[in-house]
Amino acid sequence: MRLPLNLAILVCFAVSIAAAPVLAVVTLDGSIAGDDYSLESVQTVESGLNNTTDNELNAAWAKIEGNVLYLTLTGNLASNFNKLNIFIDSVAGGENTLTNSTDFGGNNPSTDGWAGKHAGFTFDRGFEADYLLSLRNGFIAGPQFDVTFNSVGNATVIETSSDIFGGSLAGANPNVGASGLGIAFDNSNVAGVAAGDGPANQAAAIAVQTGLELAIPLAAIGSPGIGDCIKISAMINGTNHDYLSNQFLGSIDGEFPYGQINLGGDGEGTFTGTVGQINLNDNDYASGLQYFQVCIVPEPSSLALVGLAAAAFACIGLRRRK
Ligand SMILES: [Ca+2]
Ligand SMILES: [Ca+2]
Ligand SMILES: [Ca+2]
Repeated sequence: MRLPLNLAILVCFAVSIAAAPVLAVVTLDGSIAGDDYSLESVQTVESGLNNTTDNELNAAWAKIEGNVLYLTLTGNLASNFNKLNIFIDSVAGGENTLTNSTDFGGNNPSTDGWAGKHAGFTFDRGFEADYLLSLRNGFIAGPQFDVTFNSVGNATVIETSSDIFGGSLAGANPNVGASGLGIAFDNSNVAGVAAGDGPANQAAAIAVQTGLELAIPLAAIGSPGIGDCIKISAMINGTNHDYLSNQFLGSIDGEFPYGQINLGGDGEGTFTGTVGQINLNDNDYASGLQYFQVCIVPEPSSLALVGLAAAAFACIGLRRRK
């Protein structure tokens, strides 16, 4: 059966439009549900600081859309101001070995003492941190969730934002600080990786949907562009930045030969007062890469427009063959 030409053109346009990808808009709610994220990293070790809903990083999910990096780390964070520290390597330069604050001979801002506790801390080769997002929740006058956004390798303090959910440990705030960060936290997970020092149940880790969800404008992290890859190293540290758990993303891939379940200050689970002795290149306690990367590619929206334009030309071509 041959369709009348006008009808054929109409069908051509309709099929082209139907075939165009539909963009899922991220909902900032502390959950990956319905957001069409890509899985970037999965936890491989059970949590050393897990008591049902204390501290665990199950998986990292991300996508970049509209010049915003959307990043969700599923899991839990204890409500005792333990730190979820997310180091970002998004531009050239930065620090592979972290230095102290400028007050003590280093290059970093003195915000909440993190730099002094990290002086000497070394990332895997190839990771040179430019920014640090430090997130925590707990009770002072009441429940609150705080975030500090630091530059790394220069003394600029970007911003500290307290009680971003207005008297709550969890919630969503689409516009935190002058950088316009979107932050949402849902601490309701009770599944995922178990407590212990063995291999994690990775299927259980992938199945967790809730945790910390971030919307980071690329302009806030040095404006990386198409073709650039943003490296991210996330880890849970103690309240004073001085005792590292075993929960990293990219995760620690391997055994813990010292029989400990957390890295502590020396990689062997000992409290030393700082984490400056930690070297993530040391395969005794940090095998694998403790970072993952998200690369910036042309957006589906622009590809879809190109596709639609091509389809429109094809449809018009049909008409011209009349
Ligand atoms: Ca979401
Ligand atoms: Ca860098
Ligand atoms: Ca490593």
